[in-house]
Amino acid sequence: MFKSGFVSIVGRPNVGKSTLMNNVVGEKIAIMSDKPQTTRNTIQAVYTDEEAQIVFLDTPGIHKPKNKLGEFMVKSATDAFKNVDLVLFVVDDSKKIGPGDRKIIEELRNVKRPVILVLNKIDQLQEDELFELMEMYHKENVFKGIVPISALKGRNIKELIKVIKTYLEEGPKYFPDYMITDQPERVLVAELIREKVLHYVHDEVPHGVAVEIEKMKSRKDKEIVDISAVIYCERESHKGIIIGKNGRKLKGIGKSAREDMELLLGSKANLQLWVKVKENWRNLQNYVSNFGYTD
Ligand code: GDP
Ligand code: K
Ligand code: MG
Repeated sequence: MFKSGFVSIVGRPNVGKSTLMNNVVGEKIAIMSDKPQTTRNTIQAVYTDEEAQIVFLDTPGIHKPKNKLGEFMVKSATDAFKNVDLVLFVVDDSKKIGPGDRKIIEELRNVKRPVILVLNKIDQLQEDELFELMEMYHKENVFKGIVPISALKGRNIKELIKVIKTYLEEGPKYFPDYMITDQPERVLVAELIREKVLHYVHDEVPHGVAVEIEKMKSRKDKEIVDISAVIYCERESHKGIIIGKNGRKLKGIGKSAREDMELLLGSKANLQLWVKVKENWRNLQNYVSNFGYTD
């Protein structure tokens, strides 16, 4: 009997949801960073083996919206509780249940689907600390199971898959075996660039950044993809920060984005990057839609 189903991954920003999803499918389909609100869209990752197909929905972290982009992010996160077979609630190694997690737990009490608690970042925990945390979450009486993992180190992921499978019912293969995401390559490439901006640039600059792929084309004669992309930011001063002294930052962003793209695309990439200013784009519904953040 072949099983299949949809699983949404929810949790506070930065607990490791995207890292978990990438680890499960073995490729970088969701960008990661140490900054909250890195993920803006709900991303589907598809895991397939001989017994089952699991479609994961990685959601933007749940938080209070501050602008149009924020509203969209919160909406797609709360929608994630509906129409799925199972919910994975990811938490990190924090020793106490903070207000962010508390809010989600209270919401999860009303969810009709089974909820599994995924306790991530156990590579940063001692064994006794781990048991204490499992005890703490167990007392909440919300979770059908608790699975400790390290998404970063790839620890206990197989066990998590096994647990998920026990909650799935007989079902079809929705996607072909080779398909690991529903995100088009263009979107993945743009997200890789945005990820590098998040790594290289700090403070308030990165949250005002969007990336648009203007051109992406394989050459006929060679295994090279020509890509040109624009990094949009909100202020002239931000533009300077992203470019850096003598263009050093932008060069670094471009180099590491290109390396990841070559892995993703399986061919050489020739990447051209520009930085442009588009003031206040996060509050203009128009631009938010243009950059792909729509329902
Ligand atoms: P998201 O906001 O929930 O999607 O979180 P990300 O996947 O972007 O991860 C946030 C940060 O936590 C990144 O710096 C990750 O490298 C880090 N991280 C994720 N999983 C683990 C883990 O298992 N162990 C440790 N030590 N760090 C992790
Ligand atoms: K993050
Ligand atoms: Mg994420």
